Amino acid sequence: MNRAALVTCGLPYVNGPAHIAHLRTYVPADIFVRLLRKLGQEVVFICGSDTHGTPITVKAEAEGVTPLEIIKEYHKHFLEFFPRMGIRFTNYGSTDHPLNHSRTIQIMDDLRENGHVYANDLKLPYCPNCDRFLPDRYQKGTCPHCGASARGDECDQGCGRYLEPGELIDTRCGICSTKPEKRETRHYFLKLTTFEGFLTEYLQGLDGTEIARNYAKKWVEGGLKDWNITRNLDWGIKVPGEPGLVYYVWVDAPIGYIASTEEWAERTGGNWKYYWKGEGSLIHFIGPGIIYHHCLFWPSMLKGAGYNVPDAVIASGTMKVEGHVFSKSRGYVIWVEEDYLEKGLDPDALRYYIASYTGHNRDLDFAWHAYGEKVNKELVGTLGNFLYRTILFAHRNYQSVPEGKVDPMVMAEVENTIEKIRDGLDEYEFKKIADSIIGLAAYGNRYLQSGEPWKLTKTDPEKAAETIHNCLWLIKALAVLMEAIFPFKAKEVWRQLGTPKKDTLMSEALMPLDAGTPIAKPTPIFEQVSKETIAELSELVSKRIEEASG
Ligand code: B3M
Ligand code: ZN
Repeated sequence: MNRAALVTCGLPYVNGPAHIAHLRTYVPADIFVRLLRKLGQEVVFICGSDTHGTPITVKAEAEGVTPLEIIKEYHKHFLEFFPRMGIRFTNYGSTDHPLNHSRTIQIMDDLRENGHVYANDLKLPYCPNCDRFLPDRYQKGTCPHCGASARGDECDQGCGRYLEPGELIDTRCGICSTKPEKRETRHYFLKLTTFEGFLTEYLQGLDGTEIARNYAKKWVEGGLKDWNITRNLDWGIKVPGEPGLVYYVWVDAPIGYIASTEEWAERTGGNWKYYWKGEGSLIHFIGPGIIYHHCLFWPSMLKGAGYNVPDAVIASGTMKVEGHVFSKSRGYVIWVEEDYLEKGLDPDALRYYIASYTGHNRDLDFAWHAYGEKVNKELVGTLGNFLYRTILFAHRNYQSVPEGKVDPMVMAEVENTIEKIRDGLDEYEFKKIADSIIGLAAYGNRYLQSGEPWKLTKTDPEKAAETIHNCLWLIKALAVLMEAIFPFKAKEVWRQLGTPKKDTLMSEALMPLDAGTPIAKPTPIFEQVSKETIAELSELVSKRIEEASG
């Protein structure tokens, strides 16, 4: 894991504000990147706005504005939102950036030249009433695989399968419900079928979470079809020489990872080719719905055009809200800015909830009562309690860090925690990382409790000072280790220790403490969430669900 790494997160469609399911990708990825850097690895962390495709045009039409207005509004939203959650990209780009237009044209030309792309005339649904073709989300109908209601690009309410244009049955216009006629139109295809051998071998060695690998293998085993890479739309990256035709959003969106790296390179003099054509390693964090695109389409495109292929795809399990599958339309959603940050709630506590709730492969349920319990028990009761009690005791009795030697048992405990964090990183298990940090604080509480320094200040002042020295040393280690999950709170812990720092290396956790550093009166690092607040917040979700169903 020592080659410099490029880490990406799935690009949010900029057709609405950030919600809790977004965080399921961005928070673990940010934790991962912060920890790699702590271990001394060089990382470029890339994301950007996904600005094309029918998710954008449908939204723009519904609001009576242009796609450009929509993407401007929400691009700005995401740009400002991520830092508020402590998520720090090296570059946050946009798929509408000129660099993405030119990179997409370039890659598609290369694929064509290498014989991987061909044209074919198709008969596709056309709405005579709206006077247009019905790509993707402009079309509703029935999934040919499972019979559920679905839209043109995806069986979004049933089996979740990716759907090719023309596959949906009993189609209707998604806007006016007219039964469409079929019209002939020229499209382009990527010969996915010729990549079958490559993909089978590639998936064998692909690192990341098991769900990514396993789903992708199953699809390849089930047989692949060539992939339609164009759409009858005006909005998007225009196919040269083909009026009314743009590249499918799933062509230019992942290429946006490259373009965003190029933006970074242009801005800082960095070397984007090192990651995309050279020695660097390539790691994608994604949600569970887009494994197909990242493990089949994307590596084939990259391979066919002569670029590096991803080393790891880290797909998460699904997101739930109050026990139900996340759904904006059904009201099972938490809007992170409106429902959380603007209520004055702590971004680090939400990062912790997401990291610690469950394994990265599993379903993560966001429920307000569980949130309240976690914050009050684990953050206030265990971590915050240890920090506050120790620092307050040090302030009252010594006003500074007392002299002392680090107890080998305490040292071993920190070493052990670092080991668990490394394991968590290797296994992409962020819960292991979060739990080990709380575990270290719990150990600190036991150490303080059994040392009883409050009884010893008169009878054995040296022993009392030694105990507090050890507890403060543990807090320094915690400040280092906490930073990946709790970037805001870690800063506050360093401040309370009298040594403001950030972006420390992991090795700093094992360094000695400076005796004599002044310790001011602390304030509690984490705040209790009241039953009333939790009730109010739960009520808000219930109302939203009710309104959505009525
Ligand atoms: N914009 C969002 C999604 O389908 C989509 C991701 C693109 S990643 C290249 O989850
Ligand atoms: Zn289906």
